[in-house]
Amino acid sequence: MENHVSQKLKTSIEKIMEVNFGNNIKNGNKRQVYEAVLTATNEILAEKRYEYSKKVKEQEAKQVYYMSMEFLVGTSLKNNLWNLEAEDDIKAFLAEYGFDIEEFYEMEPDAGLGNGGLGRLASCYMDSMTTLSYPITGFSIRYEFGIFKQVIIDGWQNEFPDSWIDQAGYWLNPRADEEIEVHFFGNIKEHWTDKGLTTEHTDYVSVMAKPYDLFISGYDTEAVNTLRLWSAKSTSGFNMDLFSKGEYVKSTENEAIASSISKVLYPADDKIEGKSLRLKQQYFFVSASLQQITKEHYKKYGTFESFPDKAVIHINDTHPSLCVPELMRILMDDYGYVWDAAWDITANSLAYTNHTVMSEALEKWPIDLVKSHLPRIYSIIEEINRRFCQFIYTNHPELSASIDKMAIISEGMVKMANLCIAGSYSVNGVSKLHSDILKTDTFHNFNIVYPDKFTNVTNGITHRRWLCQANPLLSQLLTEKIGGGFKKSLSDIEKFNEFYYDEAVLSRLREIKKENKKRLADYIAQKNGIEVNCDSMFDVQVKRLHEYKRQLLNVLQIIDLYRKIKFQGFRPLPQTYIFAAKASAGYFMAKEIIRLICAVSDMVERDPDVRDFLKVVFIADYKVSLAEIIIPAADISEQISQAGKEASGTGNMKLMINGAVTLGTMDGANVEIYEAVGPENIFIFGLSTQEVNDLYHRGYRPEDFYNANQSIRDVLEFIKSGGIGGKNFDSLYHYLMYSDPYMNLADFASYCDAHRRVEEAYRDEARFTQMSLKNIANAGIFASDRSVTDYANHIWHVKPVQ
Ligand code: GPQ
Repeated sequence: MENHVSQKLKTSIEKIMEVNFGNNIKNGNKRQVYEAVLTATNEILAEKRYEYSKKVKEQEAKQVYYMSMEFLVGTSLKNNLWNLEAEDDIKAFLAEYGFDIEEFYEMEPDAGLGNGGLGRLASCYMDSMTTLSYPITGFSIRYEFGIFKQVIIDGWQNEFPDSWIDQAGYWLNPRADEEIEVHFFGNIKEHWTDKGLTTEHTDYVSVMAKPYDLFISGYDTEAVNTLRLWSAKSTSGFNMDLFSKGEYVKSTENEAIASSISKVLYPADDKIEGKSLRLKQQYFFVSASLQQITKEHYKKYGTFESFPDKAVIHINDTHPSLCVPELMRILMDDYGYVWDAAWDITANSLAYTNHTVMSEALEKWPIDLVKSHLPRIYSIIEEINRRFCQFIYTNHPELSASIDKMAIISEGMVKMANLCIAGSYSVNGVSKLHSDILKTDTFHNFNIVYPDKFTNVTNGITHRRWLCQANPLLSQLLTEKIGGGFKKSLSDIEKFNEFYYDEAVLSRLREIKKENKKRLADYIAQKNGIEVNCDSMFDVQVKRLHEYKRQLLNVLQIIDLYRKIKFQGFRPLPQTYIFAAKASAGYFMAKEIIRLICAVSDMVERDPDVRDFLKVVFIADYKVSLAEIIIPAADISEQISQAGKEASGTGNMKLMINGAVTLGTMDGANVEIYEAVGPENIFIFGLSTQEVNDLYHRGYRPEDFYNANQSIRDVLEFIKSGGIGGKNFDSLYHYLMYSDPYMNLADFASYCDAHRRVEEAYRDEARFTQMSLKNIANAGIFASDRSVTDYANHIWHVKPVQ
């Protein structure tokens, strides 16, 4: 039976074809019908949104405002049709006119408004909150260019701009009626009024923030939420005087400076970018969002006493940390609150998630930069800092010696994590291990001062995208065996454990994996020109390229394997190593590692002695839509970061739920995967966090491992001697021999040994499929539905609006 939404969609598609193109579907071209389908789907969401937001208002429900510099949305058409349960109907409808919906899916570019895990997590949370009918609004920037397109030329990563709006702008609903002005630079003046000492921000430069709303659909729900993306433009258009004088370029300069704020996403992941433009981006979206939120609240309630009961503002990592002083500024300067009252409201409305312990990613800004760009904000931060330090001296004299580390302003810098901790009522990490490290190590002193603030919410993923849509065959099998309830409530997937001994199910699982491998093999053949063997074991490492994630360790093992096949007659199980990763544009070492992977791929491919056993493929331009093809095809999930460094990981969860078995260190959420599947269904290797720390403190010397291990020596000397296709990798050789900050060499032996265990397990087809089944069936706790429920109940204190 066709649902009512499908019926509406069809009528609307027909109508749009007429009105927009003076055409009909039968005679329409692909581009026209594509546009009609997206526009019609957006309209349905807009209507649902209207109804839902009415209810939220009527019930005066508490709302979540999720502030994030990144939302890695990916594509939306398939997700929206699937969520509306209209996918099959629309597919059939289009097919009647000779259109293949898959081609439309391929036409839609990813909205790549994020770098990696942090941004994708934000999008998964929007999906889950909506599916569970919680009111949430996401706030970010409408980057004209998302994460760059990666093109590999001769092994070297090149970046090209990603302009996505032309083809995906149908989802962006402009709201010119809600533009907001944001102020930069200028001076501050203090003067006495009848309200006491007041501060005025003068001579500022204004930038207009124009909102675009992207509607977020949920599955089996009345709710539709919005992701509000701000676009920057100048307040005054262009300079008519200069234009009249023929100074055309100069006349548009102001507009160019303003719009540069929302021009492009910074492509650095897990690393700070201390640039003026980045600070402007942060303040721009924070200020526009908070001005809007407070304005709406005040209009409704006429006071901010109730603000913490009606709103919670979530700070996704420190990138939106200026929420703390900006909310203070608005309450004091715009609404006349005195400091203490404003602080009470602010510190009870903000919650902060930390996503990394890597020191180079803990944001800090030079005082001068903040002071010149945001003088009023800086003066507020100074006062927050003064009071905070005073508080520590008075209440925790034992921490006086640590004040430099804890202060919000010290060593010439403004420390954003410290600001977030002082200004939020909740601070959480993103896996059990990570949250423990925050308490015992990174923010140890803060945990003494505010023991109740620190908590954990383990990350999760939306299985609707990552399982149901990306792996329809597996989703179908699950539906047959355990019913469709898991789509709404992933804890149901646990019932799949019952089929552990069911030969028919195990064999279906193998067939499904094979089909998914074929789909990926086709993609690889087309893009890389490499034929991969779908009977070989697919070993997958897909994620951002970062030293701490140790793609290099993976390559070292592959080179060792290559040498053993080539020179020692070793005959391993046929295996295909699949890599995909973007490196941040200025990150030399990361780009060298990509070059090494590509060189090893070439070397293996050219070698008739080896290529039947071993393939290495680097797939360019990793992004959400590509992940949806790679992940369901994986047999092995490589999660091999140095213990203590990966806050959580979420790719590990996506791979697990698609039946890949993890080969990993005891890091991030791998620890919880281990607990969920049991030691016999995962391959663990390497130093623990404690062992890493001990070795570090004893003094790590990579040469010791080099000297003690013949394979390491062989591999490193092979690299140095130009063994990899005659190419020069001296930089990597020296890096490993004399620095190796993430201890690749220390874990090498244990990693190689784990690989042999993997092979052995994979040879036993029945046993390996059982391992795979255990991973699928025990992935329930990694649903982002579970994560957001944790946030809703324990941090945000919000309820669904039905
Ligand atoms: N993460 Cl700080 C990012 O993707 N970008 C960042 O800038 C920071 C963290 C990741 C982190 O590395 C992963 O371990 C997490 O799983 C992910 O955030 C989501 O929490």
